[in-house]
Amino acid sequence: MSFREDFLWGGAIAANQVEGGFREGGKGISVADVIIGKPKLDRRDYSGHLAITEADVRAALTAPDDNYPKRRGIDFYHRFRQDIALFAEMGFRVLRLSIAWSRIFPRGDEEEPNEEGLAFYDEVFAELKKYGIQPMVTLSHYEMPVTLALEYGGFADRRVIGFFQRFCRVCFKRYREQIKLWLSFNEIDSVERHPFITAGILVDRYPEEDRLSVIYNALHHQLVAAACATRDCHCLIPDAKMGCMLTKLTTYPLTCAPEDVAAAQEKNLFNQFPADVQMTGVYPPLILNRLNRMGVRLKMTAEDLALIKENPADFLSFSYYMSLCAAGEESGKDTTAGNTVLGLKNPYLQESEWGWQIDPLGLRTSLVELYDRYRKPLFVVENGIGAEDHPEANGRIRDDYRIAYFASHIQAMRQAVEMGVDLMGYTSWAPIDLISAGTSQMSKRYGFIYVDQDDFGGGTLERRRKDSFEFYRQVIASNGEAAEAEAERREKIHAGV
Ligand code: BGP
Repeated sequence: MSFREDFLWGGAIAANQVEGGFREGGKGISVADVIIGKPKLDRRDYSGHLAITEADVRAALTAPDDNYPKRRGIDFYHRFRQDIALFAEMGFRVLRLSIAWSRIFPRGDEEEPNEEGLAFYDEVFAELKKYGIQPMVTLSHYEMPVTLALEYGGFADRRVIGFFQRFCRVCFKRYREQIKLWLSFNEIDSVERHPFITAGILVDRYPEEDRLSVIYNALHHQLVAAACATRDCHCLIPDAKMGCMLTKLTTYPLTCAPEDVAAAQEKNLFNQFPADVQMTGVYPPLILNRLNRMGVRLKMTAEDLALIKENPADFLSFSYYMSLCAAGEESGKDTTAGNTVLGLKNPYLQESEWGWQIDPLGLRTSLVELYDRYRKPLFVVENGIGAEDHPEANGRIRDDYRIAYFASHIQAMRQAVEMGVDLMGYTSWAPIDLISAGTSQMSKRYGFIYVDQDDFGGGTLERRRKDSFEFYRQVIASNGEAAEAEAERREKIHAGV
């Protein structure tokens, strides 16, 4: 058994990391636009998101654009036709992208949408249609209008549910013919890791002892908002599907010591609970108990819980990049970085240049675990390796490490399908180099397509095919078989056969 005939192969990008066009089309400022670039940072330093203060945000509003890499992106705003043509050349059947909320509602709380913003996405979707590429739209990918953060406190304020609902309904009505696959919140579980870009929360506004309650009430509001989005999507576009989206932070016990197993279990349960709520329609009792023990006071109404219960997601999508380890006693143990988290190092795994541990089998076990848990279709909507690429004098980019990463992960994914996992598709993160979400660097590259731009915004923005471009083209053309063959070839070399 292999991938189904209509398997959706493609790639995933987010508006705030690619578009640029910051001062065009009536766009407002988003939370991503106020994250300062720190090109020389320690690669485990996510403080740009974790420690952002109200003063940082206010300073950013009048600061020069140059210091804020997400304002420039990779100029997809002007070059989307060229980029989509390259995606089509690789044979994409789907492109996952987000609609920047701040292009449609520049402040977030307006009554009427910005027509110019809507028209931009009309053009993008028309271009995709030309090539038969189906768009899959994320409604919120770390890009809330900053006004909602500054004037309302982001999703900590219930009124923001209504603003988000208005934005979603405008998108559903406008794009009902073009978009049949939607995702509500990107990595909804990330609110505690980076409250500002996920939910517009400026933690320095609250006394220390209230912060967790603010954060988890905001998450609750997002879960209610996601349920409203699912309900409205089904009502306005009956043949569309709404997925939820999880950062799958697979955590292993560092050893088989029962204390380590218990520590890993705690982390996994906690990582997955927002998906549990969206897939099953109820909060897991163990999580409510744990939040309570953490001192979190949730303000949930009976109507909230009914809405969540009546509107579960149609499918689960998730990002998977790496795995981590946990132990009962972690002090003094080697740590490494993950997707905006730190964890313990796994002695059996290699890691990327950014310290993310490379674990293809972890993708298979994650798929199996998630399918067994929810028994609804799954979609891998982000997977890839961030690496520095070094173009040769003739312009060629030999990114063998990227080919190795994708071959082994796609092979693992195929094994999960063989075991019976219902998998709708796979969108690599990110088919074209873009600005990193976690570090705002350009030099952390994920693409099959190289973009000539450095961390300071210098460069021609020229697009070039890397070696992995042809590899991924073959993977799609062979419905995954080319990845399998490549992974097997590498295994043989490794085993000295
Ligand atoms: C996910 C985000 C993406 C993305 C990716 C890689 O968490 O949804 O937006 O960029 O991770 O992370 P980074 O860009 O920090 O390497």
